[in-house]
Amino acid sequence: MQAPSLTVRSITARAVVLRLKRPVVARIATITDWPLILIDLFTEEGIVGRSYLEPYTVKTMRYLVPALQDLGDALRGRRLAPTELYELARKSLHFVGYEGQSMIAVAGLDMAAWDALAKAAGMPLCVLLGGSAGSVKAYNSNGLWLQPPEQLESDAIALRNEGGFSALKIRLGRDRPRDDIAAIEAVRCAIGEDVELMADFNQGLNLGEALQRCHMLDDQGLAWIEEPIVYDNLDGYAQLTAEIDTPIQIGENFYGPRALHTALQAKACDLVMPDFMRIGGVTGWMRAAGIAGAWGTPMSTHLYPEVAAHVMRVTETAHWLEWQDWADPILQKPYEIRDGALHIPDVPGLGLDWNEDAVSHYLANA
Ligand code: SMN
Ligand code: MG
Repeated sequence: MQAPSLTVRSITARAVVLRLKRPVVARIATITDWPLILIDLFTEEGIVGRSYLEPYTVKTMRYLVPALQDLGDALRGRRLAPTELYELARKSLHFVGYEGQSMIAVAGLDMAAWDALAKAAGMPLCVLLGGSAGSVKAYNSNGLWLQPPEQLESDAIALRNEGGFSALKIRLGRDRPRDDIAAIEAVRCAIGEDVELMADFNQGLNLGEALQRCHMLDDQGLAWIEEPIVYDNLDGYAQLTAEIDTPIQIGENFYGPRALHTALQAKACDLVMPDFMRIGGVTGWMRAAGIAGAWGTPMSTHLYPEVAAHVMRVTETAHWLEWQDWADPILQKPYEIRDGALHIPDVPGLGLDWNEDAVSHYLANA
């Protein structure tokens, strides 16, 4: 059999802004409108690779959309070999630095390139990567923001029932620590002790506060405490990890696999959860997964549930997939969530096809 060979023709990147059903209310930001950049990577052979980016703020799309188009221009005529495109794209941006927006643009390209390659091979991405299509256990991360306890109770039940979930994530960082405890108790009262509860401070505390508040939470039976302090304070994280019994989770702000390596060497966490736009798409994830595997560190995903499902099927220390349905309004066929797991459809690639009517409706100027 001949290996599929594709040639990059162009990239289009379109900005859309969706309205969140349950707005993000976190210690460091409130987000009601959710920006997405829809990426189509066209090949000379007619196959189109698709991915999206979720850059949190609508204005960021003004820089990322042209960056993606520039990458498309720079790579025109190249063979679509994702790891080679990744290296070329990274090197083309090294004068402005490898992290931040540079990495985000490369990650968007990378995920679309892997989708195209799997489509050309006629297999789901997880099969191309050496695994099999199936289910991936997930926690529901759609809600439980900094809301009053009575609202949390009804939301917790609704969130659990959205897909038979056995795990949910709550956000913490209310002004008074005891209000966080009351929020956890309200959720537990609604859904019982059998549902696992992850907790996320969204980098909202300084180290002194974090030490005090994590000690207070240490007997709450939380599955993990996520990002209590600013993401790059690895010394602070090492102290927290050493002192606190509950596992410390970080990683959504690792820019590239080397950042994961550095954090593990610094003993800055018990668990890792890279984000696809920051770790470097599928290529960055696979490299990071090798490092986490060598350390034996459980690895969860952040956002991008569709890509996440595929790579988790081949991740040595796969732990939890973070599920959000935030991109669903512009997808033709959202993935099925059932029995607390995301189910990978048996279609070539990632199966991300845009609902063009919805895209026209939500299209934004970027
Ligand atoms: C998060 C994700 C998306 C928006 C705000 C906060 C959060 C998470 O850090 O881990 O889900
Ligand atoms: Mg988080």
